[in-house]
Amino acid sequence: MMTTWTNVRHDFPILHQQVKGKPLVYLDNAATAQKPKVVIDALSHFYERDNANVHRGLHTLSNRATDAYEGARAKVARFVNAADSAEIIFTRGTTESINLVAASWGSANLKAGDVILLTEMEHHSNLVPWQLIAQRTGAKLRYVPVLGPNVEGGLDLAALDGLLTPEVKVFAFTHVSNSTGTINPVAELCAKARSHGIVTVIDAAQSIGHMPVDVRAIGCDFLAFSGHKMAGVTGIGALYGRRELLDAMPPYQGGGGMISQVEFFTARWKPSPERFEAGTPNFADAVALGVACDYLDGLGRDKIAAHDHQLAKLAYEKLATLPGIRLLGPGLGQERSGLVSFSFADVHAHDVVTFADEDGIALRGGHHCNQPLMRKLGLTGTTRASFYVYNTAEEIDVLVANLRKTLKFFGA
Ligand code: C6P
Repeated sequence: MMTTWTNVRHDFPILHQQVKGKPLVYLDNAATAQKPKVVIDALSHFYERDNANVHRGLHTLSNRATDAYEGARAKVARFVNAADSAEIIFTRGTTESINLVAASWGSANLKAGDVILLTEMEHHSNLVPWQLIAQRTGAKLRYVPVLGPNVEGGLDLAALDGLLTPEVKVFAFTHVSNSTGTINPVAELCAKARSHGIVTVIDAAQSIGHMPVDVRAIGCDFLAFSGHKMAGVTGIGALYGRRELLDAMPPYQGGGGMISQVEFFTARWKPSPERFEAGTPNFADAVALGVACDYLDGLGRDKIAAHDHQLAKLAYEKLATLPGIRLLGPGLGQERSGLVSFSFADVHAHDVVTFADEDGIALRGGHHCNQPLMRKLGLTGTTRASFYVYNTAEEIDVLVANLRKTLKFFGA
């Protein structure tokens, strides 16, 4: 299915409404993206026609549901270019995927004295799970610093070689920062880690729906993402893991569907992916995720990346003209993902967001689950505008006009 950029807004029913008497300008896509009608319809179609539990029944509906669920797994595998569908584990999203790796791979492979390498720009989802496993195993956390008072320099890559010491067993980092818009050189980071025998985990929450993501070209061991940020529905996401690593990992949770045999005192597990999908899986949302993959491929992920970048660049240029603004992340001329994060010395981010809502504009204000980074930057939070396929240059003008009004109101 091909959708052109001129009619793409028609694909998203939610956009066609007024908020507080103004046309909705939805610029909170990094928190969750809106869903095209084909995805919404796929979900109701599944419930209206095919719904039955998967992998359990011998009847027609169960077989149909199982085929749809495993078909969705194959689509997600193709979407990230995994070598094999068994390398895709369905989870609730990025957070659960990272918790799975930290708990399962971590409990089997980490011991006191080992080091878990993270970066200073990690979301709490790629930080707290590692803190938990560090506490359980005695491993230590280490961080790659960010560069510049506004993280305009990205990660300190010059420091990386010195940080990759023999104690480092795993390096977990984000592909795209949800607070700064930085795009990290993931293939380069993985190559460096691999040359030291270090396992890599990528948080792809903010990249998966916005640019091509090819796990084999990147060369990562694990990659975590959420469906709801890539035109899919909430409650579903995935973990990609290299088969060899997955098959050597213990289960994350126990229950139905993940066992090959159970005795009163022992049990044996199935291989991946079933080993990591205990209980009734979220098959209906997985089917809708497969349709979201098709939808984004129909638009073209290169085109989506270019579109997002152009909007973010335009927004950055226009926002930079506002008095007293502090913009985070890459400067003009540098690569940037489809979001812009900023603060004003004299107006709190929550006020900025509340005033924007009066004009029908949805923004996010706060620490964006990046408290350690915000603290390092001397901020309590920022205001963030994040873009997706349906956003337009005109919407950026509406945003900038609204921000001017807010600054005037506060006398800033
Ligand atoms: N960031 C934001 O507004 P979940 O909640 O599991 O779908 O995704 C967690 C997550 C992990 N990593 C990064 C880089 C993220 O941006 C997010 C979610 C949202 O920025 C909600 S805090």
